[in-house]
Formats: sequence, C-alpha cells, structure tokens
Amino acid sequence: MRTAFLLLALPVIASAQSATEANYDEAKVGTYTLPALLTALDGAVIETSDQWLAKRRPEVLELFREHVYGHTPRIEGELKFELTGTRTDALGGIATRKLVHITLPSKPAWKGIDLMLYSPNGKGKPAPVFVGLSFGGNHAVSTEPDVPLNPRWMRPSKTGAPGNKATEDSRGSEASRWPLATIIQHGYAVATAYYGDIEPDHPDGWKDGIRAAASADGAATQWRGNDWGAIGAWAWGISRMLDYLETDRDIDARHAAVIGHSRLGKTSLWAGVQDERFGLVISNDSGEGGAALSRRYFGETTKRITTSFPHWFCTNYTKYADDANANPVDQHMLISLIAPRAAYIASAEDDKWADPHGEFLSGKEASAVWKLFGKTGVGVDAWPPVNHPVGDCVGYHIRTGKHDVTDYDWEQYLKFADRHLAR
Ligand code: GTR
Repeated sequence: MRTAFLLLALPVIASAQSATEANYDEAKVGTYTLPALLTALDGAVIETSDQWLAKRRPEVLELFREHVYGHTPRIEGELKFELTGTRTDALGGIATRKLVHITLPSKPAWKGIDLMLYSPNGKGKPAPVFVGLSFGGNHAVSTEPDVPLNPRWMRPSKTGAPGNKATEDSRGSEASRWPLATIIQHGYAVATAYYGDIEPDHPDGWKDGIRAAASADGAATQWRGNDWGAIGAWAWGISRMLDYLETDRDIDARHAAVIGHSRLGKTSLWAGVQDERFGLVISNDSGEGGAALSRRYFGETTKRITTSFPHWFCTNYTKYADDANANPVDQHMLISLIAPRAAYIASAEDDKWADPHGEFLSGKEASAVWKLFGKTGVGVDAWPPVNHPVGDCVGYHIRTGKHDVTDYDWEQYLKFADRHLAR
C-alpha cells in the first residue's frame, strides 16, 4: 500500500520539488506518493512491533544512512572528561553549573566539546536532562558573565561575532531560546555545547572538526557518497555529551531528551534516531531535511538545501535535488524511527520556509508505527489550529510567530517531558 495525496486538480509541474524557488501556495504543492512505511524492501507487510524492530526499522535506518545523512563511523578510543569549572550558586543559587571538556585523546586533531551543564540544586535526586547544541556557544546560551567566550569559528551572521570570532557582545545572544531558570525550576537539567566545537558550519568546516580528525586521510579525505556529513558529525557529538552525562551523579541520564532548532533540529532528530538512549526527541522548526516531508513542494526544497548547504548531508542526497520523489525515504520515516519512544515536532506559523504543514504530516504518517506498539502518535487527522498542541506519543504544535525557540515552545516541551520522561 502506498499513501497517495491528491491535493489539487491542476496539472502537476514536473519535478516541482527540484525548484530552487520556494512555493508558498498550498494549491501548488502538487501530488506525491510517500514511500510505504510498513512495507519492507522485500514486499513483506509489517504488522507487529516485533516485525518492525527486527526487520523494517533496521532497513529504514540504513536507507537514511545511505541516502540522506551518511554513515556514522565507529570511532575508536576512550573519551576523556575534564571538569574545567563548577559553580554551585549558578542562576542566583537555583542551579549548579559545570563546564566539562570532552576530548578523544586517540584523535588529538579534534579539539573537543566544551559542555555546559546546569542542574537543579536541592532536589536530592539525579535530574532528567535536556541535551542540545547551540548556534553561538555556551556564553550565548547563558547570560552569566563568567561563562568563557567560545574561541572557535563562528558564522559571519552571528550576533556579536565580527571576523568569525565571538566577542562580549554575543553574551546571552541566544538566551531567549534557552530559558534556563524555567527549565531548572521544573526539575530538569540542561546540557548544551556549541555545534562548531564538533564541526564548524561551512563547506570546508569538516577539515577542522571530528570528520577529518577521525578519518585516516585527515583533511585530504575524499568522501564517498554515503559517508557522513556535518549533521551526522553534530549528532555524533550529542551522543558523546550523553556519554559524559551518564557519568555525572547529578544527572539521571536514563531520562534524557534531545532538542534542537532548525538545522540543529534536523540534527536532534538524527541524533535521537540513532541513539536510543534518548527517551524524547524534539524537533523545533527543523523543516527540510528534518521533520518536513521532502516530497511536498512547499518552502525549502531538496535542491535548495543541497545547494546552499552541501556539507550538511551525505553527497548521495544531492541525487534527489532534482527529484525528491526518487528518494527511497521521506521524512515521516525518520520520525517513525523514534517509536516507541516519544517525539515532539514544533512548527511556527510564520516559518513557511520550514513547511509547517509538511512537518505535521510527517508526524501524522509516522504515527502508524506507534500504533504497532499499541500507542497513539499524534492522535488527530487534521492539522491543528495555531497554539493548540496535540498528540500523545508524538506531540505537535504550530504556534504564532516566527522561526525561533520561544517560551511557548518550552512550555509545551516541559509538559510533554513530564508526561513521557518521568514515566
Ligand atoms: C536555513 C536553512 C534551513 C534551516 C535554517 C537554520 O537557511 O535553509 O534549512 O536549517 O537555515 O538552521 O537556521
């Protein structure tokens, strides 16, 4: 069975999904057929959770490795964790803040991750934790003046980072996306790090990140079509953060959520799909190559994303730039790989580039896999109105406003985490 969507009677523009220009008209989305989620490559129909786990999930995961994000290599060597700073009176006394330098001594070319952890004081038990990367570094997430400025390469568009270097002007520039005190008061810890610690976000960034450091040919590596890209590297880094958290007695690492916004929402999905230690996977406005269906011609297209950001995905993914319909997977299948754990997909009304409707449809289509486990996914058929969160094991909302992470988003994530991580 293939799921067909017939959205209009107009003639379909041939391979509209290949356009570099974005469509914002629902009437021009066109027709598309999603790859069947519950039919295995050999044609077998998947009817039980056991069949899903034994047969279909591994093959879908492999398809994403082969065609979208690349294979994450097994990197030999033990991680080293160095505590570089502790404050027990952080955030006015409600939290303990630790800074931990994570390195891989077997790969000295990689400079490592500076993880920043805030955990609630006075709870008397290890805290469940939200784990996620930031665009601007720990000093941008926190407003606390003693958090060191990240010394690495920053994107030119970053606030307070002229000449690709962070300055004091960037302190707290991302704080509105990380309401640390609210999260702490809710009983959760927050672990974060700068994504550029793992790999700088530009086409040659891999040469200064873990991908070159872990490759035998270093910065001279010729990547094969299914080798990992930057999203794969960032996702790998998130798992290494969780490796540290498993050793920290303040943290209940068996109750961990991974969260990310936009390109880092694509990353949180890929991290959470591969690393089943995450009980909750949150995608905030992740759009194309994240939660949004690629076959829908709306907002950013595969062509556009692989042209603007060739380093994010494996190079095989560019094969689908001119025809998203030829891709053996679509993004509902990525969401389905989170089952039976909890997933949350958030959209924003003014973030049309990310195709909010396509993000919802992914969650809705993926819900068939939760059903195999006797669970309910989004639990609704119709795209909900703005500011009306829905969902059981797959949470979804579209809120008013732009492409961002807001207090409203966090309010929903905390409620959802209370239901799913605490269980
Ligand atoms: C955009 C990109 C999106 C999204 C966003 C972001 O330019 O087209 O896919 O990832 O960047 O990460 O801010």
